[in-house]
Amino acid sequence: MTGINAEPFAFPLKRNAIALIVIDMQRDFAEVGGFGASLGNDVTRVQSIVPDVKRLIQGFRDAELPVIHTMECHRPNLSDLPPAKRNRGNPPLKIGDRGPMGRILIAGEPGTAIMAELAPIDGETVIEKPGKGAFYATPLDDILKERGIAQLVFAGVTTEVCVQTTMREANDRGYECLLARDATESYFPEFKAAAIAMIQAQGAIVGWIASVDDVIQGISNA
Ligand code: C5J
Repeated sequence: MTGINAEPFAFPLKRNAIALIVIDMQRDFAEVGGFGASLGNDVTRVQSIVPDVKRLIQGFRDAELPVIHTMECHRPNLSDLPPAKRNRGNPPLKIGDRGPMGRILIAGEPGTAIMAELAPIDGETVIEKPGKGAFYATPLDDILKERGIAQLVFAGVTTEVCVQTTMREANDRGYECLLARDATESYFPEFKAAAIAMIQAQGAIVGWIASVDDVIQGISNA
């Protein structure tokens, strides 16, 4: 069987129906002065996965498989930002406030951009999302269905927030989901470990877990 070596058992790869989704690898989550740092987090944890995310993206590009990027961001007039989200955590720099990299998590601002090392190339889809999940208030499901995508490999940040939320949304919509363990990170190592355990528990109740190397090997051999 064509597959990817994974936990809790081999992922049943469908070569013509798989895409990579890279969640929110934005400067605002990875750099001092951004949203993640404003909430008191150690952003070096996000920076540490950049080489593995880059390798995974390159693996999909080399295999001529789709790469989709997401960005958590809001409109400049904040019309898609509920007060409950803006005020949560009461950080010194809230979403929409002006920081050293421009307005926090606002579409088009320098800090909201995807990190230069992982920037999308021509032809790759970029989904701007106002929520934690990438299906909420976005055209993602329609885009995937139009392209015949039924399986999703996930990378990005943070494991237990936007990555896990999107995996759960995808799982409920019938996509088979796999998380690349070394291409995702949390500001809290224990939350990453717990999210990974939850995802693959009970016979992959949310999805599968695999290393970047195993994903690349699987898609290049298929
Ligand atoms: C968060 C995200 N953690 N991309 N966003 O606020 O996980």
